[in-house]
Amino acid sequence: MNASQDGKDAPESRVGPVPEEKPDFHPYHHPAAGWGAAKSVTRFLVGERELLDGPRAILKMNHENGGFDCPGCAWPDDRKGLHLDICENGIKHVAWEMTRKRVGQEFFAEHSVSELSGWSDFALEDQGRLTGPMSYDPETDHYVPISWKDAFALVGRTVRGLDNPNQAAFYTSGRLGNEATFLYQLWARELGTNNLPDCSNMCHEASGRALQASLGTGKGTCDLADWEATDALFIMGVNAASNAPRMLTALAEAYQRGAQVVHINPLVEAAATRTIIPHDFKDMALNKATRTSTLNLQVRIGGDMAFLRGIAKAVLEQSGSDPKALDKEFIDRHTEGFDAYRELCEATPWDEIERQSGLSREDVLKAARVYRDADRSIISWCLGVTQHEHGVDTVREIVNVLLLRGNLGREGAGPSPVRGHSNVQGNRTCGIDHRPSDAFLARLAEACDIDAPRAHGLDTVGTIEAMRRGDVKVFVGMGGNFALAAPDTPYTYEALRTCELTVQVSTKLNRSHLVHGRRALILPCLGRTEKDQQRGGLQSTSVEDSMSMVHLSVGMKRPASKHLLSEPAIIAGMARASLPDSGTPWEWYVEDYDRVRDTMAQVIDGFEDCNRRVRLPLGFRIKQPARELVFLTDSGRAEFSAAPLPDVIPEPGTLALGTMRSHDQWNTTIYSDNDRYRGIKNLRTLVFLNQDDMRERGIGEFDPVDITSTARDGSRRSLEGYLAIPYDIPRGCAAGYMPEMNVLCAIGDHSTQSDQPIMKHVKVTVTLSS
Ligand SMILES: Nc1nc2c(c(=O)[nH]1)N[C@H]1C(S)=C(S)[C@@H](COP(=O)(O)OP(=O)(O)OC[C@H]3O[C@@H](n4cnc5c(=O)[nH]c(N)nc54)[C@H](O)[C@@H]3O)O[C@H]1N2
Ligand SMILES: Nc1nc2c(c(=O)[nH]1)N[C@H]1C(S)=C(S)[C@@H](COP(=O)(O)OP(=O)(O)OC[C@H]3O[C@@H](n4cnc5c(=O)[nH]c(N)nc54)[C@H](O)[C@@H]3O)O[C@H]1N2
Ligand SMILES: [Mo]
Repeated sequence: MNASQDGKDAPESRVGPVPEEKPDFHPYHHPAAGWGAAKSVTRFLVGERELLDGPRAILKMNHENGGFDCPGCAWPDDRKGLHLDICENGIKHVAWEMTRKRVGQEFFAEHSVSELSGWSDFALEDQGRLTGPMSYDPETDHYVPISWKDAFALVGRTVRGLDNPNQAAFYTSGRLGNEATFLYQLWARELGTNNLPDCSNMCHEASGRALQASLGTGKGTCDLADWEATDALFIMGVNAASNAPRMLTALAEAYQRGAQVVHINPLVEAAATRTIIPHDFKDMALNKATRTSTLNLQVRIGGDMAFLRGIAKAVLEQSGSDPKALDKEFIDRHTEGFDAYRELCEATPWDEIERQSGLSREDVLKAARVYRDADRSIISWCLGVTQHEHGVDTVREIVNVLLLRGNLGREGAGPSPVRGHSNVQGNRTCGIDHRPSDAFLARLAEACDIDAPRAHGLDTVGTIEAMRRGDVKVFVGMGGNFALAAPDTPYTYEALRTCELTVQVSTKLNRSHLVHGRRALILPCLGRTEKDQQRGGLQSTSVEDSMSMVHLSVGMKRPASKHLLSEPAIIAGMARASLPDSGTPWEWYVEDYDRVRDTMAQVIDGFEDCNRRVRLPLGFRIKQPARELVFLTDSGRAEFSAAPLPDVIPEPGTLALGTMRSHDQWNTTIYSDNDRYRGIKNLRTLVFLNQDDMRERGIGEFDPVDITSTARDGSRRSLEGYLAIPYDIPRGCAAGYMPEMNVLCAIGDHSTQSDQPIMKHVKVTVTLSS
């Protein structure tokens, strides 16, 4: 295998654990969830030595009153509240945080940073929970203990020493609770910068921009009640069985109800087959599976927009003989730009739609019929749609299709993006935005008595480039694992290493602690499962799910160490040290998060009276104007877009590579080298290929191959010795795992529409390793 396997220098150290057995590939034929999941959970809890507390905590998860919000994903809690609404991957995620393993001072005394750099990412996190603040000592190349006071003073001194506040950047990973989020952005803006990059710059930036442009709101309009009422679900570009497993229940229930469930994905993922509903004990006992799909369409990578255009074209063609195919009244009353869109659809030839989508006209028409026959349709999507050059256009095309039949502002219909991190949507709501609106800044300035800076700040890619140039000198990471999650790994490493100070607020040891600035701090915080005791008593934080429901999360476990601080306390400490004369009552806010929420109620649309409403049994839903057919667009109507189809067909000899997650990982956190639903064991350094593409290149199953990407600027990046896996994937397409494959994603290759790194359409050649 390649250099990335021998475990020496970062970035070439391995990501997953060293497997004990040989790689194995046998396509998976069992239903998703069910006993396979139950077995995997048990094995995992044993490994984490959490068999005792784990199940007890899990029963506290996602409960309608009390308990903590599952940090596993942003799928909403079951409205009935009574279900054991949990999943294999949520349990793994929680147990990973609750582990009894610890990384104390002795650990850092024993291992230098250079030594740790050779460890796998799995091994780093597997050491357990961080227990106290640590500071990097360049003399010895070790992290050494530092007091919280000195740590804050170091941040304060360095930030105050900057020429201007735009030399600092404040990254957020989407787990951060709303109250900490609000304090964090307040700190940045009081300092005077909008440099607030976040993980959604890599995930749903395109969705936010598209929905804003089309509907005047950056979020989806559906909730679970809509999912329960719809006649047709279109699921695009999401691996739900692994990444939003609680969606499986919604899919199975839809199927049982007689609704149509159409999956659009180059791979037939496990969620597109059948499932055993995990909380249905009878089904579990009888091993009874329910289908979760009525139609699977394997688009080519990047082909979604052409597919959607085909649906629209078919509906428009049909409207000639069947006026009910279109909702003319809705279009006339609520939309703008229909004529231009219709002309564009008419002018797009079917053979172009077939070529660009990779689907036959017949297949597109099958889906169009489902859409035409359904009174109510929901289109849902995730990264398979967004991480493309034309992600914004594609999400706008989703809205176009919905508008044609008035699938908006009524029960069972609408756009429904599946968010990633459990509070990534709440982060945006609470001000994590490098392009904030003037209205938001004005309210913030007024309520908090600060001068909020108006110039837009840097996003994730912009921050990396600015660090690399030396323009950003202080990087603060509020959770996450920036070094590994961001594109172009070696470039990102260099950028972080150019900084004067890097600060990582984390629960576990990870790569971003080892790839650091001249000075570096690791500040360990409480996890979501843990009790957060402040002067005002036990605190709770609020979070917002994919469907705009805001509810409280209360930790119930004893903290992993008595030296941990909460995220709000850490932010307040850094803020006070860097703004000694600040009039913001930082310390007072931390005593009681209700006080933060009171200020949030003044600043954030939809948070009025939030302290009361968040304590209602299921919390509250932030109003979606578009749901009420109120469109905050320039025209005051829902806007059709009319973008030309992009050319997504790979040049001869090249393939379009999509980077994605395995079943046994949570972004950069790797649990094992297995990917159960795709039939993979003991292997992460692989590439899934179409059999004909393999044959053409003389590549056989498990043959080592070299993967070389070519960036827009012509530069090349390679991974060597990956193993080829023949897979049911359209010709011209390839797939493999993030974060390993970030090495192939050039820093300059981000979408001109959203600035999102193009992580699902990397142009590569694959050849037998020499
Ligand atoms: N257990 C677990 N849960 C998670 C995460 C995790 O890592 N582990 N991550 C969380 C985060 S932050 C996020 S953003 C979400 C991510 O959730 P997903 O979007 O499911 O993430 P990926 O693994 O990137 O999978 C992308 C899917 O898109 C498909 N795809 C690739 N290219 C295309 C394309 O061009 N068109 C279409 N239609 N499909 C395509 C792939 O086959 C795959 O099924 O999950 C969240 N939940
Ligand atoms: N090639 C490629 N790259 C991608 C993607 C892709 O599909 N392909 N997906 C992108 C996407 S969608 C995302 S969201 C990013 C993910 O980017 P990030 O959000 O930056 O990364 P994570 O792996 O989720 O972060 C894991 C770390 O978070 C810390 N952590 C866990 N819980 C807590 C907590 O409660 N508080 C704090 N402070 N820290 C905590 C732990 O230390 C852990 O090591 O990756 C992106 N990168
Ligand atoms: Mo994400």
